[in-house]
Amino acid sequence: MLAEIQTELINQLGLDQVTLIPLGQPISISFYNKWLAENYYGSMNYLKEHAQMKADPRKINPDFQSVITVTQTYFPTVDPTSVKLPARTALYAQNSDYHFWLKEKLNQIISQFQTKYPSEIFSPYVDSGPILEKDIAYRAGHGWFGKNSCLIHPQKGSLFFIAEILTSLKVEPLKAIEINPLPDMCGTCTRCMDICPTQAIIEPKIIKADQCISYLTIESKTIPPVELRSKMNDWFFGCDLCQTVCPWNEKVFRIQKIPASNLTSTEPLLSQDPREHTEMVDFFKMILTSSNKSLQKHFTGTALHRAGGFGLKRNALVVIANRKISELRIEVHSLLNDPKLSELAGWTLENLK
Ligand code: B12
Repeated sequence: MLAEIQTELINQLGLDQVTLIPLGQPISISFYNKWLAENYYGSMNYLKEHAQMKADPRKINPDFQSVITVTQTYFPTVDPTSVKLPARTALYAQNSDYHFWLKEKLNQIISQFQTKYPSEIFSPYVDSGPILEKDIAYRAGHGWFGKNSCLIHPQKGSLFFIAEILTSLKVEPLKAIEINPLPDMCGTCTRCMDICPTQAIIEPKIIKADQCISYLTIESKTIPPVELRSKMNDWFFGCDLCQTVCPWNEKVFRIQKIPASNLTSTEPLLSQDPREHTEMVDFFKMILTSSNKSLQKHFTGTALHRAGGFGLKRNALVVIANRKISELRIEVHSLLNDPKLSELAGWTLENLK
């Protein structure tokens, strides 16, 4: 991509990296297929359905020739709409839902390209499409696959989103510069594997998703297995431990003077401030006593919307048990008749004794 367009987009849209590469072949598709065959995907059946398109994005549209891949750091965020949630939530989710605002940025890039190349096709993707996003970003030199499977960049760490525009535009007219994937710089470090409370990183770069706290609190449609519940600790939505403990993010925290102790704590984050405790209790009370429909409405536009009313109540019950929030015994008790949550509510009450 012409360096001027790249710099212009980065400056205009506040993106971190923007690179145009030929669509090519994914490097890591064999690992993807092996992972599916091992049944590590839990109930995320869509990942199986995406396999053929991920192997060859031309199955989505045979005219695609190239991809503009972008990364956007999400922590520390300067987004004024940041939501301060009173329960422990993954950093990426303490913000308005990136699926919307990042796609909006892609659309702005598209409109600039479309003016210059009116007959070409440009399709934006953020997370949910059948695209092997980390593989594309890896081939564009935006990071290496860490042992936690996240893409890590030596200066930016891994707390960034990935998104892309697939296009019929050929790279050649834009005189693409030679791009090489970054070398793997994890070395002998195993901090991410060691800290994972549920041992979900079963081998370097291999996540058993149905054991990952992020899956259990966001994607799963069922209650977590009893042997994992106490290990989920006070994580209400997602988990960051395998990233915040990473030396490459620590380096970013140090440069930006961000105190990291809370970010890497494997203990419940207990606030010394009684007001914060009350806020958390009120928050969980609201979750347990609202209808699923009104919770969906309440969290529209935030990442938490993804878990739905059932998921948020489930997550609250696990945290209430693990943090022994006995003030909420009555609200937990009232879920004993809930057809999907009654067993978990019973377990929570046991833990409040
Ligand atoms: C399904 C999914 C999940 C699942 C499964 C996790 C996973 N690692 O796959 C769950 C719900 C658990 C999850 C959790 C999270 N996710 Co997620 N997730 C996805 C999604 C939709 C698909 C990923 C996928 O294809 N998984 C299938 C498996 C097989 O892939 P994989 O584990 O990455 O394995 C690859 C590598 O290990 C590699 N590999 C293995 N061995 C080797 C060897 C060599 C030599 C090489 C080169 C490669 C290689 O090959 C595999 C295939 O590419 C992508 C978006 C997208 N469309 O791509 C976002 C995505 C990966 N998630 C993202 C984020 C932010 C998260 C969380 C941090 C959120 C949170 N805080 O809770 C956690 C991180 C957990 C973790 N350690 O992975 C970002 C990652 C950004 C980054 N910097 O890497 C993505 C790209 C979304 C986005 N658009 O920004 N996620």
